[in-house]
Amino acid sequence: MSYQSIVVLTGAGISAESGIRTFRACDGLWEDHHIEDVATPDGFLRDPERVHRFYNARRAQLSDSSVVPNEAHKALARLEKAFQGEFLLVTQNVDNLHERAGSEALIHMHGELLNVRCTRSDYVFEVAGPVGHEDRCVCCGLRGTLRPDIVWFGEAPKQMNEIYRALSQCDLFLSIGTSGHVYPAAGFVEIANETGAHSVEINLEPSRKESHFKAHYYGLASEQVPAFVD
Ligand code: BV8
Repeated sequence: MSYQSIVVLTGAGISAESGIRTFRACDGLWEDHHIEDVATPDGFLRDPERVHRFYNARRAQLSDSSVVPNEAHKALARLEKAFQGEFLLVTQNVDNLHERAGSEALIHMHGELLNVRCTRSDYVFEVAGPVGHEDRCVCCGLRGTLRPDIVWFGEAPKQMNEIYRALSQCDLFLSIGTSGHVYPAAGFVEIANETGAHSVEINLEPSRKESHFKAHYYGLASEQVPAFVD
């Protein structure tokens, strides 16, 4: 079948083989951090330095030479370049591996590790190294105004109008490496199904939303995604 419009959703599982920790595995990030302490606005208000440390450690991992896009990231970049129709890649991930693999039509719905935001002006700017609560903001020169430009629990994900529009027009919805725990991303498959799209799950194991998908391919993303794309 030839498709006219593809939406791809990725989660932490697509970056696992690049050495980036997922969230809900036995060695996941949520095993040694409480979500409410490091991924909520209240957690940031309570202890901003703890939150900055959590994201500084994950940001530092991105500059580790061993952390590079894997075959799954590269296959999605190939798909985008070869596909003649509408293509959108929506990622829940905050790493930069999709960009580094060559993906361009990309939305980071949960934000990006390499960006920080001024809480006074909402000005967003790139950082490479660690950020602290006492750092001066480049836009207002004040201390204590910087936060990771990450979407925390209870906050609105980014560019949702664009995402909903793409979902309402797609005829192929491909979900890769996500456990289907977190909304609104976990609900995208239902929207795609209502649109009449063919919905495909590629994951290490069945996700929470497994029954909503019309096709399933289980195994390592670095193997399953190239096999599906090529
Ligand atoms: C929102 C920060 C409204 C970034 C994250 C009560 C109060 C308030 C809100 C809620 C509430 N109840 C429910 C909600 C909604 C809430 C939510 O869903 N809570 C859950 C826990 C019940 N959601 C929100 O608050 C969201 N905002 O709803 O605002 C709104 C809605 C619409 C429009 C406007 C406004 C905000 C959610 C974002 C939260 N931020 N993180 C960061 O620190 O990274 S979420 C966090 O989970 C990450 O972003 C991550 O991407 C995301 C999802 O996790 P996964 O990517 O799926 O990772 P996981 O480890 O779980 O799974 C990995 C999968 O990969 C596994 O299945 C594994 O088998 C597989 N895998 C592993 N290795 C491989 C592999 N697959 C293939 N190959 C491999 N090698």
